[in-house]
Amino acid sequence: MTPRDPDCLFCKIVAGEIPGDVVHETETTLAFRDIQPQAPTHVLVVPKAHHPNAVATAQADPQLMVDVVLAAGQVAEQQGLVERGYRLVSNTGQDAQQSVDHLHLHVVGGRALQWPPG
Ligand code: IU
Repeated sequence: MTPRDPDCLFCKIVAGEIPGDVVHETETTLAFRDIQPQAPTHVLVVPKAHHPNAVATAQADPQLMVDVVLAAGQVAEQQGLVERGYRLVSNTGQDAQQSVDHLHLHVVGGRALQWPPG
């Protein structure tokens, strides 16, 4: 059975209990637009199963982490980001300002991005 946290916002979006602007779906992943986009394209790719962050996902289910990265690549392609490039970001923990403890890869692009991040 797919691990799920009943209090998790992204688990609720995966379950269809809260609406999300879904742009891509696979058997194991869901991708939806960020409600506070930081660039012309800002999509979050999540595993349908609840895992708190990228490392925890890779430890618990390595193939699932691969699925999430491959889905992010498909989103980048679908959104027309591949030619000029894009950023994949996964914030982990307090100092990185992770606000939802369910792994999400931010797919950010559509403009020239700054480096380093804040
Ligand atoms: P973070 O890496 O945990 O900080 O990213 C969480 C993202 O989830 C952040 O960019 C929010 O804008 C986004 N988000 C969302 O898309 N939908 C929501 O209902 C909520 C947060 I709450």
